[in-house]
Amino acid sequence: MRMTFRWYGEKDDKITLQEIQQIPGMDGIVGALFDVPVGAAWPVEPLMAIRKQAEAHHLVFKDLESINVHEDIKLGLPSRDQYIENYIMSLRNAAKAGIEMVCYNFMPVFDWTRTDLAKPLYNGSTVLSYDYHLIAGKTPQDMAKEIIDNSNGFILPGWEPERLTELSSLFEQYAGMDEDGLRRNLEYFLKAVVPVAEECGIKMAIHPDDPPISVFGLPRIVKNEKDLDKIAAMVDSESNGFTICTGSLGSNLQNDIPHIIRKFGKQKRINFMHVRNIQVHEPWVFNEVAHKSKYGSLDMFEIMKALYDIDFDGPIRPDHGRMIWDEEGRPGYGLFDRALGANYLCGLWDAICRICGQK
Ligand code: DNO
Ligand code: MN
Repeated sequence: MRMTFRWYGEKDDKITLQEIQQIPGMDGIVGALFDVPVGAAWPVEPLMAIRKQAEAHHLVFKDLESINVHEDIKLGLPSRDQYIENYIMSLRNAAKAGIEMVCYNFMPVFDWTRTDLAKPLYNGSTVLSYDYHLIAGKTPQDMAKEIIDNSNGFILPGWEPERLTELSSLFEQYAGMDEDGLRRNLEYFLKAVVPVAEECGIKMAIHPDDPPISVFGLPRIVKNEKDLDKIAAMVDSESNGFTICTGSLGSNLQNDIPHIIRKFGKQKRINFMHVRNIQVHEPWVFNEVAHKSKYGSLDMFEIMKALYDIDFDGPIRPDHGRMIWDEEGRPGYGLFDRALGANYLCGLWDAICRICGQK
């Protein structure tokens, strides 16, 4: 497997490539272009530039997270064809820059959603958390205001103030769309982009909905094993695969993550792993925790063992971490706890390899 670390780039991330390089076991970075508007084609040159920077620090750059999908594609509007053409161009350009995996999501309107970006834990660390009680009865506008007020100047993707002005009209456009409708739009998108991804050696990896449940009445279609089955069946190709994000899928305890890994691993559909732990208090009330199994609801040994059993050789990254040791910055994406998380995952992996036979 390829251990990676998400990096927001020289301009937007205060964590440096040198710091990332110093994390034991780190092979590469997961990057993105943040200046290109959603829907526009990604050019080759800036991707090449990131690759050069990474390689100068002995890190590989083969993984993108995320090339976001324009809302018109999710809505199935006539304008989607142009946006799909642009997406295809992005894939071709990414391949030219050496990219092998592209993560994306298909959540309407919002990317991942949390109700608190800095919930204090007993030991003084802070974490991202979600509590459906705090959302019930609120409009997305109310919620956005609360999140913005409590977020230290950082904003969840999709919750940017300029986007919030479009919210009402976006919600109107989604009115009447159910899961099947959204699924048809995903299928249309995949039928167009997957053959190109395959041709240029890119594995697509759809990220689960986070949390995996309808939020504000919007349809969600990447929530559980059944949803993954339906997506896998849309286009029969290894390039049509998944990001298995343990913290997203795992917030529904009905989702058996090791089983999901084994099942879709056999089908060669696991193209990216996000491994993090969460503590589920009751359905749809959870907070993130340190990666180690004993702090949360997920069994990290079983997850890593399942990856070993499927001969996983793709990219994996620690996902969100806590804020510890007075670190400030982007919630979930500090240096310290993600580095500890990566190290813990590497330790589990080494032990599994030693016990079960080196792969
Ligand atoms: C949450 C994060 C997300 C993810 C995007 C993928 O678990 O991993 O920000 O990157 O939803 O498109
Ligand atoms: Mn994730």
